[in-house]
Amino acid sequence: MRVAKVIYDTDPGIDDAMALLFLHYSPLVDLVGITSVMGNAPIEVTTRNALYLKNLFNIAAPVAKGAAAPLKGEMRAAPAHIHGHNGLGDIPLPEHIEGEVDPRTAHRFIIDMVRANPHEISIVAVGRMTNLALALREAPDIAHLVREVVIMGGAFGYHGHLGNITPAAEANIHGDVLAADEIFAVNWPLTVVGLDVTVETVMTHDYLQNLRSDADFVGEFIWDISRLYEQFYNSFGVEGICVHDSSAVAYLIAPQLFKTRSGPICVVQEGIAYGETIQKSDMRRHPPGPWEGRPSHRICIDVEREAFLSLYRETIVTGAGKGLK
Ligand SMILES: [Ca+2]
Repeated sequence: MRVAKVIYDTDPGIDDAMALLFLHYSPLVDLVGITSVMGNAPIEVTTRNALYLKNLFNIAAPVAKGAAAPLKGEMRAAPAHIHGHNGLGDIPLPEHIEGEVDPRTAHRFIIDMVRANPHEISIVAVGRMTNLALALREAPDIAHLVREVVIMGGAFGYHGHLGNITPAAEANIHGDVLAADEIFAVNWPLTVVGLDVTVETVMTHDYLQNLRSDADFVGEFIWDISRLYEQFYNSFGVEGICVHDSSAVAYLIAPQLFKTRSGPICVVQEGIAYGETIQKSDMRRHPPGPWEGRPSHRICIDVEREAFLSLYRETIVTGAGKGLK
């Protein structure tokens, strides 16, 4: 498999930070940009965190600041009980973060990079889809110029998973239903990695502890930021942490670990199922409905958990061991 040039669209965020390290240390990834979006914390905080992570781990890719508000709906209060008040599990952060963000907005950065590297850029988007939707509105041509788009978001009922922010909706989709629906309406090479697989993969307390002992400062960092996050999952009976954003990275670098289903996708934009993602399988015929005329996209419906967890561990331990800061 050849090395992918990746733009990482993110709202760090604890699992966002863990997925960033997965990208950074993967030999199959050339990280060429980090774009921030509001979500797990307000935009100023997620952007600051992206810059902090870039500095701490010596990541060469520039950071571009993205959307402060969704295209539809209100910016909800940040989930401090999950990601902490500072978005990184309330670990102490420096008062001032060195370095500047890219002068361009995130969606402009995405447009420029995709146009400058036709058919070479893969986008991994693990926050609200706002930056992607803005990029497509301004430059529909990028749909045909990207190599691949992998998003973490949605839930389709596999393994009984339908929602986390509400019983019917996943947070990244619910946080900007219009942006999500717009990116599903576009014919581009999109794969959706939703709760169907991300909740099925759990890093246990022991897994994290082993990472802490075996992956040097990187393992220590992951341990520190995930303390609050683990407590949150423990509070409803999960023994460990669900692996959301890193699942999208895993699909990018090891798609053979996933089983998928194809079909057009719509997002429910009103009522009690607000934010629900519904796919019509390409294998099924139904009377005409909202899916008509929409392009087919892949959703992930199963994952080889153990192989994925081994891949994450191996990537982080090897990267940290090489002193690849
Ligand atoms: Ca995220």
